Amino acid sequence: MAKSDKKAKKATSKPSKSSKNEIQVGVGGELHPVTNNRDQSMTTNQGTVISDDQNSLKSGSRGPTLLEDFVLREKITHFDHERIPERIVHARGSGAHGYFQAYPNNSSLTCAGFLQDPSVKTPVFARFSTVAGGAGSVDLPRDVRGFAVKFYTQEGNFDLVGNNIPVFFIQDAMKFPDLVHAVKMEPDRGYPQAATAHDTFWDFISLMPESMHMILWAMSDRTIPRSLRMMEGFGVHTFKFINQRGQMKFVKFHWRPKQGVASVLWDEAVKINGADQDFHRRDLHDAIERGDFPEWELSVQVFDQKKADSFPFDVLDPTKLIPEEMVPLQPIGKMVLDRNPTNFFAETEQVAFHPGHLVPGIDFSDDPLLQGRLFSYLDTQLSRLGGPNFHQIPVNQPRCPMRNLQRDALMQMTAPTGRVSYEPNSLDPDSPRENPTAGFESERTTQSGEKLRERSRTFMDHYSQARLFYRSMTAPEQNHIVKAFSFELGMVETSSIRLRMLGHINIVDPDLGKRVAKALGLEGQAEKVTPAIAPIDMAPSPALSMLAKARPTLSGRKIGLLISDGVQQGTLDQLCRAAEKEGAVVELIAPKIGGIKSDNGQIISPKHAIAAAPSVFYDAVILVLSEAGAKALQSDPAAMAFVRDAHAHLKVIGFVAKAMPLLKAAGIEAGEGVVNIDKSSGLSAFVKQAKNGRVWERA
Ligand code: HDE
Repeated sequence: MAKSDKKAKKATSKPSKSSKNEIQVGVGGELHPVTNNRDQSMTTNQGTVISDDQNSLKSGSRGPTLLEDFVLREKITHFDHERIPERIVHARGSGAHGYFQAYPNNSSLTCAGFLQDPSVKTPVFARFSTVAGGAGSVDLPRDVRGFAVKFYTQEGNFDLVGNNIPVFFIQDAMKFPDLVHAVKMEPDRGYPQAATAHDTFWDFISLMPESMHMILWAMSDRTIPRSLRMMEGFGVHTFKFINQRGQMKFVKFHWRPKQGVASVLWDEAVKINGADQDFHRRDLHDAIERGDFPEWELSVQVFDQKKADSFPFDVLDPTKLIPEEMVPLQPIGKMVLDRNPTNFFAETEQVAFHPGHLVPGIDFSDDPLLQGRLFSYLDTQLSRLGGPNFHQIPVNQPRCPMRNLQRDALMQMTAPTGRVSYEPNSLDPDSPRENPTAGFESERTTQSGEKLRERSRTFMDHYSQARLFYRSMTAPEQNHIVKAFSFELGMVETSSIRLRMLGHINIVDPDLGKRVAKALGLEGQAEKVTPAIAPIDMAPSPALSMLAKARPTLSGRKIGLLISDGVQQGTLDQLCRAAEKEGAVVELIAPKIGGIKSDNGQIISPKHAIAAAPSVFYDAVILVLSEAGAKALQSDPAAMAFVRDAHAHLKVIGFVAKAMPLLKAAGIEAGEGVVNIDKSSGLSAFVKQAKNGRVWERA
């Protein structure tokens, strides 16, 4: 018996306390260092030091466990209650801390304190989420993404709880539970998880013409983002800014990523979900850990009532956007995310957003969807976080003084002092009082009208902006919309739902309708749908296209470098330097995780073995192989899939001449973004092409 095993056996029968800090307690032959220094001792939640965290209290070493074992019962009870109800929507999310900094000269727009002084950094917590799936679902389903930011301002918390799409499916809060029930897994069978491609979703959508604009966005590449860092964010509803003089302007909020907007292809999304279901969460975490802090610019579209009245749509209707060509974006500040949460549950899970968390200078509009949300978010925290004291959880606490006369309730964490908990009072002159000069005030508006349940006629054009969106896309983006509709409707089992949807798509754009019908093999079979209001042709808005406004960059992108034994060390170093100069991250991938030996005998440890690093993880790939390496990899299915997929996903592929046999074996020729980096200026050609993203000509 090894020396340590002997010790373990002895310790199991009777833990021996040595005079040193460290003692050894054995379980199953393993050794666990424990300390008898009171400062580091494990205790119960009541502070009693635990002597044995390995064994429950039994009557004899093989006897029954005793009920009096309060250490065991406390541990198990706490464990049993570790989960709290997950969010009914947006359950899967990833968060990060950071700061917001205003640009100068916002005072004519709003008196909101955090938007005034450019030298002030307002702390923020941002959470990005999918909508439909549960907390443990994959990161890349076709889905809208939540984009929620909590600003801890000196005037209280302001939550901008938006999405990565500027419009929404429905116009009235009354329909939200129906929408969510339709998209979630079907209640009888319990599937599909995190997917819109099923009957109940399309049944609902096909009966809700108001969802047509949003569904066009949902079928676009916006719903399969490359990274949470590469998404735009939108406040969706019309809000109000109010300045010091009490003047009101309507605003729409926009977040623009400094990293650029980018998406994956559907086939990549499917493969990424299988290979790394935490793809987005990992990407955000890793970027922040390596100091590549994601950044967004916050802009507003500002307009007054007169301008609003001139639009051919209603600004209170959340299924409509205002094209930037009609009202340009006005930048007001930037957000940088520079710190990962310390504890996922305490922060990302327990953070409680609410569109009703407002500060002076910002106000709501009468958008009926927003009005319904103002009830929902507070209500949902009561069941999720256990009661009305959720603002005392650290991630939710305001960072400015907070005091009032609310008392008690579940999970009260503070011990308010004094005799007085009511107002007015004469007993405590220091107790909190209202402040009519500095306090939050809603914009004074005149409200009058009949009490009724009715949808405004100004909300009834459901197709014009869906058409605007489709016609503003580039050809590859339109192709993807056709493919997405064909896939999703192809998954629908009920034929009448498919035909009804085709009827709607025909109104959006007859050419789109034809293409989808053709892809489904249902030409000429669409149901006839009559719109409540005939759509109009709006001027296309290139700003809606991701591709049209993409700027060449490799910053924050990932390059996968496939290497093998005998690879030239010099080439490798040169490549890494060139990529890093552009701000790209390089990951080395080798046939085996144990590493490879370069031409100068140096052992190089890869980040991944090829079997664990499909090319869908990367924005571009480079093959730096020796002759023998390229030959050996031809019989490795993972390596063949690596190059075939990179090619099929239109990625720029760099290669050294010796790697050509691997490309040949995969049926890939040089040219069209397949770049020989051994040639003179080959490397700069690779960088130039990779900066442009995908090679669309190859599609
Ligand atoms: Fe939400 N939504 N929502 N929503 N929503 C929630 O609140 C709700 C809507 C959005 O990272 C819930 O705390 C109703 C639009 C985000 O924690 C819940 C209606 C937009 C998040 C809720 C809407 C959003 C939520 C679930 C229609 C874009 C995640 C858990 C009237 C502008 C925030 C929670 C986070 C979360 C209700 C519509 C965005 C149930 C009733 C429109 C980003 O309260």
